[in-house]
Amino acid sequence: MIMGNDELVRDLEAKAKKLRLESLSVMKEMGIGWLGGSFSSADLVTALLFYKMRHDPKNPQWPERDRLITSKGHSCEIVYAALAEAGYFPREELKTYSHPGARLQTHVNTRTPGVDYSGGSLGLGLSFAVGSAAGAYIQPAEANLAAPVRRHAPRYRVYCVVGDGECNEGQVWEAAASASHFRLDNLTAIIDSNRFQSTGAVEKTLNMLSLAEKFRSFGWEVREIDGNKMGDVVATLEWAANIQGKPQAIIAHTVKGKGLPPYENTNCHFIKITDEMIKIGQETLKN
Ligand SMILES: Cc1ncc(C[n+]2csc(CCOP(=O)(O)OP(=O)(O)O)c2C)c(N)n1
Repeated sequence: MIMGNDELVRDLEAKAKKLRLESLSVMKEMGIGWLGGSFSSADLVTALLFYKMRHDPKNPQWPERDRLITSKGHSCEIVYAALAEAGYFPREELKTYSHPGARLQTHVNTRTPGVDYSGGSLGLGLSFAVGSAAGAYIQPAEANLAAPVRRHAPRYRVYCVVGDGECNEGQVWEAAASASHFRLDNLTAIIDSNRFQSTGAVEKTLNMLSLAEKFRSFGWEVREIDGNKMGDVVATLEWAANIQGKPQAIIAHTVKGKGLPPYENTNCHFIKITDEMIKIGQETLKN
């Protein structure tokens, strides 16, 4: 579809609202949900799956698909709403969220069509993304990790959504070092910097100071954006895809609970979902 930029952004904004509302009813299924982190990352997930990524819901295992690695794997409800909207599985299946044996578990899991990474334990997804991005430089027939990997254009791009609290984990920084060492320019890390983690403010729990400066010092190209402003998200994903020779980090400053005003900028991490919240959502998120 060819669209003007304004039209595209409006379209994606409307989609992000719809997906927030839908993910709220996904959470209602369990009675409790990862509201804050799902809603803060909603615009990022929407722009990735409905604008930037090359993927095919009819063929989830297409080897050349771009990968979405949700390292902050608890923020799964928004991912499920987006995957259903894209056509990976019937929307009806959203109602099975968190049920025993269901494909939609309370952290992203590869048994869900369209999910390439199983989350739960924080700090690991960027390492997984590094391996996946390196793999994109290897043709399947010569998959030998001991060999240098730069003889081909990458077969796909990898997008990894990481929490700012998650960046407390040391393994994130081992992954950051190796991504630039291996010049993985097909890897974009998007830090959902909503300033909270489960137990409180990130700054008070373990202050990492400037994530932008940290990623830069690890050899990444870095941009800081308003991660709830669709125009900025779209433009920055374009910027990232054009960088050569270095991985890119997008520090997306977001609002925890964005879209549900009484909860915005609070640590609405894993909270009970009430009928009242659905009512507010239906008001504030209608298109
Ligand atoms: C290794 C590990 N430690 C602790 C937890 C428990 N935990 C679940 S979510 C969360 C907070 C994560 O904060 P952040 O990455 O900022 O996510 P967001 O605020 O975007 O939801 C924590 C500590 C975990 N899942 N894994």
